[in-house]
Amino acid sequence: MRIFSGIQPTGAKHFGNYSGGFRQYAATARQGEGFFCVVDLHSLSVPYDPVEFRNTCLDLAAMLFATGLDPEHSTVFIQSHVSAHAEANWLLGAVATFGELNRMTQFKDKSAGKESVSAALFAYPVLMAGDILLYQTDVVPVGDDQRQHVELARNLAQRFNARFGETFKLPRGIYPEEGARIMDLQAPDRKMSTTGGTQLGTVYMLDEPDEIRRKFKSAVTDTGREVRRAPDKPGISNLVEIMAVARATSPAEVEAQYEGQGYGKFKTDVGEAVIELLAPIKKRYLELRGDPTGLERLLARGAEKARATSAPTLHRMYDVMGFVPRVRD
Ligand code: AQP
Repeated sequence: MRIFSGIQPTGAKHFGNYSGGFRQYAATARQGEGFFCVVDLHSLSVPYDPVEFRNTCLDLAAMLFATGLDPEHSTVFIQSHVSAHAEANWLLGAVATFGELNRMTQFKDKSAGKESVSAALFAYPVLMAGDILLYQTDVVPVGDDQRQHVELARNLAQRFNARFGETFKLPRGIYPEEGARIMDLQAPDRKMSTTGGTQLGTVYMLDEPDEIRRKFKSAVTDTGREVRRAPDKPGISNLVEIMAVARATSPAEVEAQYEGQGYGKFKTDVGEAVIELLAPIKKRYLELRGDPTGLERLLARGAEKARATSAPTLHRMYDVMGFVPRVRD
């Protein structure tokens, strides 16, 4: 089974990224041949700092290994090191329509109220489709917020295959049973997010333990006392999911364990469980980050494998689309 997923090097990564992203990558990678990509080209879709960019990309690569990807088993690389991604993006632009891109809810959310919106933000789901399709991917482990983009990748693959001839495998998104959409601790009606979240409601992977305690202590809860998931209890429901992810158990088990115990102790315990989960990850991350040459070597090896794996699909795309073949002199 071929697995592909990408993650953006935009700012510090948070517990939502762990739950919908990192955690799933490590779990799925064991079931097949995994390709995991720091999608640096995607980051150009929102304003970013070129001085910081290089570091942010390496930080994220280190976090992918620290959260459990084994470089001996999975291919981890930087998107811009494999030029097939930029090329596939342009070629797939032939079958993507303005109308469908305009329907992407993430574009609507991220562009709302902005005076200037980059063309890259609008077109980025096409780049993402190419990322996935280039590897003849079977499954794409992602969080719930990427559902629409994975669906678009499938639609573009189908349209391309129908118009030019069988080229792509149809990928399938896989979403975690719990923790597919971790919400902001201060505003549980919106997802925990790098750009759209509150500072106090976003738990970062590298937060200090005291910072994590403070964030969980001040997490918004709901009326009542019972620790259980319910539509009218978005704050507690979110904390139950976070606890289930942190302790690698089920939300039902969390509810059973905290029956009749009230919110106070529960909030403290969720904070401690998250601290316990993140401590060894942070230790491993700092080791990897302390050896930039070693990290860059792993990424170079990943890029080489990714180039070799994606090349046949890219060539097939050019071929079936009728381009003049390149002749070596
Ligand atoms: N709140 C979330 N709950 C569960 N999964 C989430 N993901 C993101 N937020 C949540 C999943 O994390 C993976 C990487 O996402 P990304 O590359 O979009 O990273 P990001 O830009 O840091 O994610 P944000 O914070 O969601 O970004 P913005 O600020 O763009 O809104 C994906 O699998 C995603 O589903």
